[in-house]
Parts: sequence; C-alpha cells; structure tokens
Amino acid sequence: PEFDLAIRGGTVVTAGDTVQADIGIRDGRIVAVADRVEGAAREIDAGGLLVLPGGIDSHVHIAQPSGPGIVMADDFASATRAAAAGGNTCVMPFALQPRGESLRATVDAYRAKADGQCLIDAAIHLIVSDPTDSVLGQELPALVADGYTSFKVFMTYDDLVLNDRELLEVFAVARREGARVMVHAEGYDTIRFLSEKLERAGETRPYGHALSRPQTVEREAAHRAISHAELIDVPIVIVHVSGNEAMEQIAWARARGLKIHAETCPQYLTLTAEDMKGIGDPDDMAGAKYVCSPPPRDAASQAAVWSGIQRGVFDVVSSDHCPFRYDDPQGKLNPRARTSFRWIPNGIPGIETRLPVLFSEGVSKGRISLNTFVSLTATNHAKLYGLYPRKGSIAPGFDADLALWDPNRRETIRQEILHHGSDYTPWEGFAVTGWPVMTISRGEIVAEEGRILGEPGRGRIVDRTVNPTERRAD
Ligand code: DUC
Ligand code: ZN
Ligand code: ZN
Ligand code: ZN
Repeated sequence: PEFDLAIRGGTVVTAGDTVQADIGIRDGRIVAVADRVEGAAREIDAGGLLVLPGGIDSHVHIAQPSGPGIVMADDFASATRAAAAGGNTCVMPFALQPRGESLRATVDAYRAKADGQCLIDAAIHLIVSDPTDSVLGQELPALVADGYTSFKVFMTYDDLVLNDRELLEVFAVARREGARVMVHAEGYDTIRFLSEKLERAGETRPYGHALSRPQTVEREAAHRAISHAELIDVPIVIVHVSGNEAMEQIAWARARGLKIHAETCPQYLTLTAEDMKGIGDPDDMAGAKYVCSPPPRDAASQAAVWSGIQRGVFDVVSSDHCPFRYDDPQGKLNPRARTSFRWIPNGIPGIETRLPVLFSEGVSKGRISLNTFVSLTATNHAKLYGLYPRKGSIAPGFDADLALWDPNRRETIRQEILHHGSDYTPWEGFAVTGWPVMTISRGEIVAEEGRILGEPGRGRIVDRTVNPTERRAD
C-alpha cells in the first residue's frame, strides 16, 4: 500500500486553516493531506472528530532534582504516558545543572534517565544555575551545537538564582549562539524579605506562599529581564506569566521594538490564590496542592490573561507540569511543610489536563478559535524552540504527530482517570467540554480513550538546530 495509515473524514485544523481532509502517513511522516486518501494498510475513521497537531508542551519538569528529601512525582515513563493520554506528542523538560557541576555531565545524566522510558518524543532544555567561565565559554556553545538550543534561567530560588551580571552573561551567550533563553521572572530578594516577614507574623500556612510573591515581585523581575535583554539585544521568553502586571511590561517592551516572547499556563486562567487557603477541605494543608510559582492570582488576573491571549500577547500556553505527591513525606506534606509555606515544594501537575482545560475554557466557551488553540498548544512551541517544520503542524513532511479530538465530549477531570505520578489534580471535579480521544505519535497510536498503547522507549529525544539567521556575531 501507498500509506501505512490514513486518517479519514476528520476536520483537519492547523494554525492557519480548518478543512475537511484525509491524511496519509508513511514511515511516521505525513505524506498527503487531500480530499481523499486511499490505499492505506490501515484506516482510522475520524468522522465527527477534529484532527489537530499533537500538543507540544514546551515547559514541563520531569525527574528533576528538587532539594533534600523531595522527589518529583513523575519519571520519563509516567510523564510521557500522561502527556500522550492528554493529547500531546512532544514534551520539553529541563536538565537542571546543580551548582558546581558541569552542564555536560548534567545533560548526560538526564538523558540516561530518559533512555528507554519515553512513550512520545521529548526535546531537552537546560537550566543554567552556575554560569562559570567554562560553562559560558565552552560548555554552553558546545551543547547548543549538539542540539540543546534553549536554556532557562531563574531570578529566584536559593539554589538557582542568577544575579544581574550572570543573567547578562548567559543572555550574551544565547545571542552569540542563536539559542533561546527562558526566564523565570520573580525577584529573589523581595521574596526573601516578604517570606521572613510573613513567618515572623505567624503567617506560615500554604496561603502565605501567595502573599510572599505578589505581582510586583513578578513585574519587577520581568522588567529587569527585559532591560537586560535590550542591553544584550537578544530575544527572551518570559515564562509562566500570571497576570496583568508582567503583561504590561511585555507590552511596553514590544512597543519599544524588543522581541519579548511570552508564555502562560492553565493555572493562571482557572485557579486563584484563594485555592491556597484550602477552604472547604478539612485538611488544613490542602492549600499546598495549589502552591506553584508564580502563584495563581485572582479573577481579574484570569480575565487579563484571557485578554492577553486574545490580543496575541502570548505565544504559547504550557503546563509548567511540576508534579509532587500531596500525601507524601517526599512531596507537598514533607516534615517541614507544616512549619512554613517556604518548605512546600513549588509546582503542580498539569501535563495531562493542559489541553482539555484550555480547549474547554477557550474554544468551547468561545474565547479563542480552534486555530488559535493549535497555535498556542503546538505550532508556536515548535517555532519558538526549533522543532518547526518537523513538528507543530499538519502538512506533508511533518512528523505524523496528531491528536483526534471529540469537541462535544463532556468529561469531569478526576485524579482516578489520569496517568501522571501525582496523587491529586488541582482540577479535581473540573467539568470540560472537548476531549482528546486518540493520540498518534509518528504514525503510531499511543493513547486511545485513556488507554495507553505503544512501548515505553519508542519516544525519541529530539535534537534541534539553531536557525542560522539567529546566530549573530558580537
Ligand atoms: N518554576 C517553574 O517553572 N516550575 C515550577 C516551579 C517554578 O518556580
Ligand atoms: Zn519557573
Ligand atoms: Zn513571540
Ligand atoms: Zn516550570
């Protein structure tokens, strides 16, 4: 047969188009998008379904070191299973450099953790925590050349924070090598000042986390990162933008002609700081289930972020999946967590719920078009991080990474239907309209109706190349 697989009768959606078409797949790639595709070894009837590019989640944390006594709830096997069940075909986790270690050793060890585990494809970002001369001068350039073309820097956390000088040095390397920098914009000193003040006042419950990181903390850091990016003349991505304050800085920067990209996440569209109060839950630590950074804000911020999505402020919506177990001494309820919010590990699971939550709240509720959904969840991730034109759209030559959606299916998100390693979901009981019913990775069905198919280890680690036009001399 001419094709290994044909997807027939569906509505094919890309960032630019919505058409009735069949898709022909051979050797894991899309080879035809046409009125009628015939002559396939196997056919899937997509009548009544949407056929979307598989989700790309360019901001997830998997098996990442998280401090003494704390263990992340997902390894590559469970994270990629959960991602596939949630309509994704590619995830981008971070290899985190512990201070004092070489980045190359970090990357090698992280790749070994992924080896033989992945159900779907993954591309690896770096986290630079120790920009020594050899990291800046040799390791980073060599790693970029080897396909690790993006790195994240942090403006807070004891073990990760870079000072302004260090941020500038890393930005300069990114400019020279054509790499993409992601910035966690929250100001370290202000958070310390507020945290200690809250602790002295006895405000140690999970909700103190929100009080310790108000929007000014995020806005100030966003402005500082933008100023550094302007000085170095390098584009940056401000990740996990939570509300209007940081958005205003981004709009201000763009009005100056600066290339600032932005990411937000479902938690900033659907959760609020109030959730960290754990109201209605007899367990007085329940608010810890929602502790993530930046913290979700309030209804006005949710509206601002929606408006930003509609106005094109945001390139991508990622999950920032950063899973810990709740009822676990190595997770949210570690022995120190009750003494202060400061010891609650920051992060929430969301790799499997990102797409259904955004589809339902965005597309089903009429806030965004299907095409915008595809841009925000797949195409722009691929473009921003060097996976395009291999992934992120539906056209001949692209990997056959697809998600078949039933736009009318009603589901209620519950922990018991999810595949992640966490023991809870922040979206427990959240009702959605629209659901991914089949996920296809390079032409192979990897998830169908919540069942996982396909062997762990079939997923590949994707190396990327920098766009030569992004490389610039000093
Ligand atoms: N930043 C992230 O990007 N993820 C989880 C925690 C954090 O601070
Ligand atoms: Zn972050
Ligand atoms: Zn952009
Ligand atoms: Zn993150």
